Amino acid sequence: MTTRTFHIAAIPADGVGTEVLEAGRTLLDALAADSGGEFAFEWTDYPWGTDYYHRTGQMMPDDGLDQLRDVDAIYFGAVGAPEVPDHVTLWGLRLAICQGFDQWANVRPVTFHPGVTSPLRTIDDTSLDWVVVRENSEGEYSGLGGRNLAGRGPGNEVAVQSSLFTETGCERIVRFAFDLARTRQRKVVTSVTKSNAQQHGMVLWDDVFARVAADYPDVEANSCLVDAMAARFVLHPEDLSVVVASNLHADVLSDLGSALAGSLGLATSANLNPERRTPSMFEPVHGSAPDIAGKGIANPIGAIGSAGLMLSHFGLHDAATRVRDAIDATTAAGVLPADLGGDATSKQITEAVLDHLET
Ligand code: GGG
Repeated sequence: MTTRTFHIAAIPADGVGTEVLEAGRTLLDALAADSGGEFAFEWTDYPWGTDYYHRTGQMMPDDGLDQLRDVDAIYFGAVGAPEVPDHVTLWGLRLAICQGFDQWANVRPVTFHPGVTSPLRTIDDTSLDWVVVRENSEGEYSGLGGRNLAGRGPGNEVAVQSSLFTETGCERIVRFAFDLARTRQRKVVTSVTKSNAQQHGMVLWDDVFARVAADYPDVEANSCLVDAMAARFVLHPEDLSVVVASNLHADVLSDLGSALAGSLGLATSANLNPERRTPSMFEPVHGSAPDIAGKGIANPIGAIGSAGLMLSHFGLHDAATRVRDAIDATTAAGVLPADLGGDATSKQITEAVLDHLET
C-alpha cells in the first residue's frame, strides 16, 4: 500500500522544457518505485506554452490557475520561443503562475559539482555553496507602467516601468532569508540593493533588512550594492552563504552564480508559497534554448536537481539527498553534457544519475 501520493502538474512549456522535464520525471518515478510504497507520484500533463498560444491566443487557459490550485506541486520546464515576444510568453505563463499563486520566495541554490570546471579556478570551488533568495512577487516585476504616455506618438514615445516595494513584501522575503541562513552551516545573510541610486523602494528594503536583522543576532547580516556584489561573486565568493535580493537583481546574480559554478544548465529553483496556501513550482533556472530543442543534448541536471528540491518540499529528505548525491557522482564520473564540455546526451545523463542512485 502506498502511504503518500503526491499529485504533480507537469508543464514542460517550450523548447528544451519537454526533454529536461522527462528526465526529472524518470528520476522521480524511479525513486517512487524504489520507496517500498512510502510515496508515489500521480502526474497530470498541461500542454500550455507557445504551441497553445498559437492555437488559442493565450499561453494558458483563463481558468489555468483554478486547474492547478489543488495539486501538491507544479513541475515546470521553460518558457520562450523566438517567434513570440518574450514578455508575452513570460507574463502569459511563468509569471502568471508565480504571481497568481503568490509564490513570493524564489530559492535558487548555487551548487558546485565535482568534475565540473568552474571559471573560479583560484579557489577550492567544491567548498562553495550559496543560495540566492529572489523576491518573486513585486519589485521590478510589478508590471506597473505603460507606453506612449501623454499622447506622444511613434518616434517620441515614453515608457515608464515602475518598481513596487511594499514593507510586507520586503519583510517576508528578508525573514525567509534569515530563517534559511539559520539552517545552514555558514549563518550569513547578504542583502543586495542599489539604494544609493534608487532612493525610495530600495531604501525601504534596506530599512526593513536592518530592522529584521536585529531579530536574528545569531546570523551575521551585511549589505552590498548590486554592482559590487557582481564583482564579489567572482572575486570573493567564499564569504557568501544566503544572498537576498529583489526580483531583477536576484535573477541576474543567480545566473552569474550558476555560470561561475559551470553552467546555467545546472541551476535549480523553487518558487515557493511558504505558507502553503497555494501550490509551489519547481523548475530549472534556464530558459527554453530553442537552438538545441529536440536534439536530445540539453543539460537535464537543473531539472533533475529541481525535482530534488520538490522532494525536500514534500518532506522526502532522504530521497532528495539521493538525487543530490547521484548528480554529484554523475559529474564526478565525467558524464557531462555539451554545455559542460562533454558529449553525453540528456538520456545518457539521466541514465547515469539513475545508476548512481544509492539506497
Ligand atoms: N525555467 C525558467 C524559464 O523558463 N525562464 C524564462 C525566463 O525568461 N525567465 C525570466 C524571468 O523569469 O525573470
